[in-house]
Formats: sequence, C-alpha cells, structure tokens
Amino acid sequence: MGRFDWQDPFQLEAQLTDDERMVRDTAHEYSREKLLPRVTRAFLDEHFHREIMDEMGQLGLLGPTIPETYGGAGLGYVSYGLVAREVEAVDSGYRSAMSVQSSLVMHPINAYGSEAQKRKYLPKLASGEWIGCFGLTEPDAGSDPSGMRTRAQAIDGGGYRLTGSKMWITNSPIADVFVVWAKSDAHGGAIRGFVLEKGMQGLTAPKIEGKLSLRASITGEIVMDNVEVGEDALLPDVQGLKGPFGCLNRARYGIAWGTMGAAEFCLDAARQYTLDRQQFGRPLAATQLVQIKLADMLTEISLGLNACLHAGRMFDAHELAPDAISILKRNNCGKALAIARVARDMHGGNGISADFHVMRHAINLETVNTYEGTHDVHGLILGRAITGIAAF
Ligand code: TGC
Ligand code: FAD
Repeated sequence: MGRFDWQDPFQLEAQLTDDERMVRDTAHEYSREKLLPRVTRAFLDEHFHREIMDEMGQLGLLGPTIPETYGGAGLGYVSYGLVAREVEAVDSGYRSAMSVQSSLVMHPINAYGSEAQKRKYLPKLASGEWIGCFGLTEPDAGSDPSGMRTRAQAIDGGGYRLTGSKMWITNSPIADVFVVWAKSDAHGGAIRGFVLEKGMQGLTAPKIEGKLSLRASITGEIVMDNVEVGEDALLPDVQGLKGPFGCLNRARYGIAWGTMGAAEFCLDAARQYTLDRQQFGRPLAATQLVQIKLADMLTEISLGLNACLHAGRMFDAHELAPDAISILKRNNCGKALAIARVARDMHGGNGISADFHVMRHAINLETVNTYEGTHDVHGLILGRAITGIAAF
C-alpha cells in the first residue's frame, strides 16, 4: 500500500508533467511573493493594482493556452488550471483578472477573430500592455443572456453602430479592449461579437462602487451610446450564443481549479490556527469537532482537484463536454465557499480580521458562486442534460 500524504492524497503531483510543474511553481512563487503582500490593502481600499497585468504578462500567465505565434505560451489546459489554482489561493479577484484576459478576451479573438485581429490584439494582451474585458451580462439579462438588448445596426457604407449597456463587467473601467456581444440587425438579429477599443466615441465604462466582495478586482459597466465601428471590429467566425459560451467553458473550467486553490489556502490556515490555538488546556486541533471539519475540507478538496486534473486532460484531448464543466464549476465553487465559511468560524474572532485572509476568501467566493453561471443555473443545465427538459 502507498504512503498517505494529507497534502496530496491521490498523488496529483506525480501525474503532472515536468513542464506543468514548472508553470505551477512559477505561478506559486509569484502569487505568494508578489500578490499576497499586496492583497489585504488592495481589498480594503477596493483597488486593483494595474501593474499586476504587466507582471503576469511577463511570466506568461496571460493567455497560456494561446499559440506562441500570437504571444501566448502554447500550453495545455492543465497548466492553465494550475495557474488559476495558485493565483486564486491568494485572491479570487486576481484569478478573475487572469481568467477574463485569457479565456474571455484572448480566446474569442484567437478562436473567432480574423488574422488581422489576432495580430493586432493578442500579443499586447499576452504581455499585459493592454487589458481586455468581456461584456455579456446586462442590467436585465444575467442568467438569460439571450434576453440581451444591446444592438448592432449596419451603417450605410459599411460598419456597425452599437447601442446598449453591459453590467458587472470585470476590468471594464481600466480596459483597452472590449469584447462585447450584441444582437446584430445586419445578421438577422443573431448574437455577434465585436471588439471595441478604449477612446471610441460613445463608449464609456463607469466603475461600480461599493462592492462587498471581490474588492481587489475592479468591476464596471460598459455603456455604448451609438458607438460606430468598422467591419473589422466584427469577430467573423462565430454567430449565436455558442460564441460567448465557448469562452465561458474555458473560464468556468479555470474557476473550478481556482476555487480549490482558495479552499486549500483556507484548509491550511484552519489547520495551522487550530494547532497553534489552545483552549481548555489543549490545542483546538485536538478536538473531535475540529478534526472532522478538517477531514471534510480535505475530502472535498482532494475530490475536486482530482476531477479538475481529469477534466484538464479531457480538455486537451478535445473530449470535455460543456455540461461536465457545469458539474465542476458548480461543485467546486459551492464546496470552496462552504470550506471558507467553516475556516472563518474555526478562527473565532480572529477569523473576521483581514490579517487572517479566510473571511476575504469567503466573501470573494460569494461572487465566484454567482458569476459565470450561478450555482443554481449550472444545476439547471445539468437537470436539462439528465432529463432532456429545460427548466430554466
Ligand atoms: P441554449 O439553447 O442552451 O444554447 C444556445 C446555443 O449555444 C450553444 N451552447 C453552448 N455552446 C458551447 N458551450 C456551451 N457551454 C454552450 N451552451 C449552449 C447551444 O448549442 C446553442 O447553439 P446553437 O448553434 O444551437 O444556437 O441557450 P439558452 O439561452 O437556453 O441558455 C441557457 C443557459 C442557462 C445554459 C445559459 O444562458 C447560461 O449558461 N446562462 C448563464 C450565463 C452566464 O454564465 N453568464 C456569464 C457572464 S460572463 C461572467 O460572468 C464573467 S465573470 C469573469 C471573472 O471575473 O472571472
Ligand atoms: P439573475 O440572473 O437575476 O439571478 C438572480 C437569482 O435567480 C440567482 O440566484 C439565480 O440562480 C436565480 N435564477 C435565475 N434564473 C433562474 C431560473 N430560471 N430558475 C431558478 N432560479 C433562477 N458578466 C460579464 O458578462 N462579464 C464579466 O466580466 C462579469 N464579471 C462579473 C464580476 C462580478 C464581481 C459579478 C458579481 C458579476 C460579473 N458578471 C460578469 C455577471 C455575472 O455573470 C452575473 O451576475 C450572473 O450571470 C448572474 O446574473 P444576474 O446577476 O443577472 O442574476
């Protein structure tokens, strides 16, 4: 029989390639040495440090799966997941910045864009010189994006005029590049993707103030008041909701890894705290209730991470179905949120202090459980897959 390692019960480490371990180590070192020291202040001040994008770009953490020809790292989806796990162990908001840039902005340009669009945007997005954002959600269309009101009208002589507004958009107030989805009158009302640029007339992106979650990430609106663009702004190679959903598949998969990173951080913190903290003449970790909580956390994290690794291998083999990603996104977000709340409780009064990080993780995971398809919407996607009946 093998030896039990509580930090890696199913030998996930041994299943990684040397290259994957190297990527993971780079992301780990960067996250712990450069992100962790900044995050508490950033969260309290509701501030996203812009330079994080340059730093991530220099390390190849932006668009890691994009081909090297366009400035990406040409890596597989397991590497992408390992990066998300390391970054989200520090803060879900930092993983958000990374995954929006990689999966929601670089992926659609790479997968649906023209050669000219790829050459223009991808290298600068990979280096972090440009920041991208992804506009799907609207004030009146969240879980049901098919209800979007944003319209693209054909302009005489070529090009489009975009009107509408997007809500809850990660990084929009600091974005240089905006991938937005609109119903295009010129294409029979079909949903099409457009790439807009900061400074275009009629385009603004006001910041949403007062978030109590994901405060180290910047979130805003996108307001399009008759924004005129040329034909070259249209993503030519996709039509319909499968365009944005193809991006969401990748981001949701990354979130499944990332949330397990946050959960691992909370388990480590709760373990150390309860080993150190004495009450009733013994460490809290010597009590049955605490040990059961740690065992439950470890169980969910081990199962969640190993499912992610398996899914990553399937992703690279083009065998991973979107509905399977819903299982992972839903389960891992929900479990990580529960783990962070329990870890917060196990820290007692100290648990509410920013210095101990666990409450910040719990508060952040409230958002992660909601965005990219809520916990219940992924349940309904699975319910449809099981029964053949859409109950949305
Ligand atoms: P439905 O009829 O199911 O599908 C319409 C078309 O899309 C195709 N499709 C997919 N294609 C690829 N991947 C997927 N996962 C797909 N799901 C559906 C489908 O085959 C169909 O194609 P076609 O060719 O037949 O037209 O569409 P529906 O309107 O019934 O969808 C319902 C539902 C619930 C599945 C969907 O609307 C949904 O997923 N809602 C959740 C919305 C969501 O996730 N929003 C995320 C916004 S972005 C965000 O949150 C970023 S946070 C980033 C961060 O900071 O990290
Ligand atoms: P709603 O759809 O109104 O849902 C409200 C509640 O109703 C939820 O509990 C939901 O599960 C439930 N519900 C909905 N439909 C049903 C149903 N049929 N049956 C039962 N229950 C139902 N979007 C982007 O496009 N780009 C971004 O970069 C982005 N970043 C975000 C960053 C943050 C910080 C946040 C909070 C959100 C972000 N979003 C982004 C938006 C996010 O994807 C949406 O908030 C999410 O999809 C849910 O939509 P909604 O908020 O409109 O909630």
